[in-house]
Amino acid sequence: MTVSTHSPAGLHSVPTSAQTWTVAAIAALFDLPFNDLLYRAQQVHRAHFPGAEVELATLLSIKTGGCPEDCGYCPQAARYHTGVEAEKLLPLAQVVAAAQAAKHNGATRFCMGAAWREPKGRDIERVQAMISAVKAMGLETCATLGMLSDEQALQLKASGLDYYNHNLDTAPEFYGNIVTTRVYQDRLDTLGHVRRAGIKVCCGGIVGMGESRLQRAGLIAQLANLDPYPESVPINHLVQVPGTPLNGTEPLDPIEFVRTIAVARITMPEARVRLSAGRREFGEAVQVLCFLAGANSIFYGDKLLTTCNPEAEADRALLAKLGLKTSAQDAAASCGDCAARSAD
Ligand code: SAM
Ligand code: DTB
Ligand code: SF4
Repeated sequence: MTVSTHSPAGLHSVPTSAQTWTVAAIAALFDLPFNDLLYRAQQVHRAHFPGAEVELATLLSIKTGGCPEDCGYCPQAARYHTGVEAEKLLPLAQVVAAAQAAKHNGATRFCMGAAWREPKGRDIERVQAMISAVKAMGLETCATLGMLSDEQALQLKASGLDYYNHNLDTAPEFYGNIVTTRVYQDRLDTLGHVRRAGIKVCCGGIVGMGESRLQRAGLIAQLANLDPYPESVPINHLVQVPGTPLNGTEPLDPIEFVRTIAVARITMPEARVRLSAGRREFGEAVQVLCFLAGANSIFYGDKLLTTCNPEAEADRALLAKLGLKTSAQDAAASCGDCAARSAD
């Protein structure tokens, strides 16, 4: 189905339901006057998430640094001198303690990240133990470990993995400017293995890497046209790290970042759109616009993988100021309902 949207910029025909999105249709959304775009994103958001609660996902770097890949944004690539030291895979007890702290602080999802091109056999077994332990605490589990084979995806599923994060990062035609040690199809292949194993897909990208608006539209088209589109869509703003090739890139105008969130919301109506890396640099006002544009998930905790995130305390204060409920409050409320019903 397509609808026409009148705007001072002219008549736009843009699709509104699950279907193939052309890059041109997505670029037309990006080109809408800002208020029209936000209004549309709000309509889609409220139709699909009437409670409007924000999901809190906490990240832990379970294997930091020393990565053989050359992703131009990444402080963990061994070849760049960023001050990030290579470490071994964390012991299980340390991961369990971090997950307990995350749960105590109100997170409902725990995401374990490893600076690998791909995991080796022994790595998978150790990560499987982490996943089972975190799952047993009642948290949703997510992992991001690099490329996976079909079999590795099945192993992770068997240990209780709910989500696998594997980002497409940018438009296919810009990918080679950012990474040369793998190709776009490698990413798509892993996403296929994850989907076939029955694990939910968390897949997004990074903006502010010097790409054009059309290329941002190209990234969103890739994500929205995955069949089905990802359950979680992290939209990262490049965190510039001295020593990485992308350090010094002209930062993206924050309004353009908000537009990207809105376009992700409209094209992937039921996805959790996660306002991801870069939040700290944006400050409160831009984050508020992102929530208005349909973001309904954040990384929650003082650290992302190696860089800083807003402090948890500040996030709680911001959400409270906005009257936004969190996923943990929602879960607690529904437990309360059950208890009340069973007492009747
Ligand atoms: N090594 C695995 C991989 O590349 O899939 C998993 C970890 S990797 C650090 C996870 C994601 O973090 C990347 O795909 C990228 O989207 C994001 N990321 C890494 N460095 C970033 C930065 N400086 N700014 C924003 N996002 C970043
Ligand atoms: C995602 O899309 N963003 C997160 C998570 N998935 C793994 C990672 C952001 C990393 C930012 C740079 C760092 O802290 O090293
Ligand atoms: Fe390695 Fe992942 Fe960083 Fe690329 S993004 S250098 S694969 S840790």
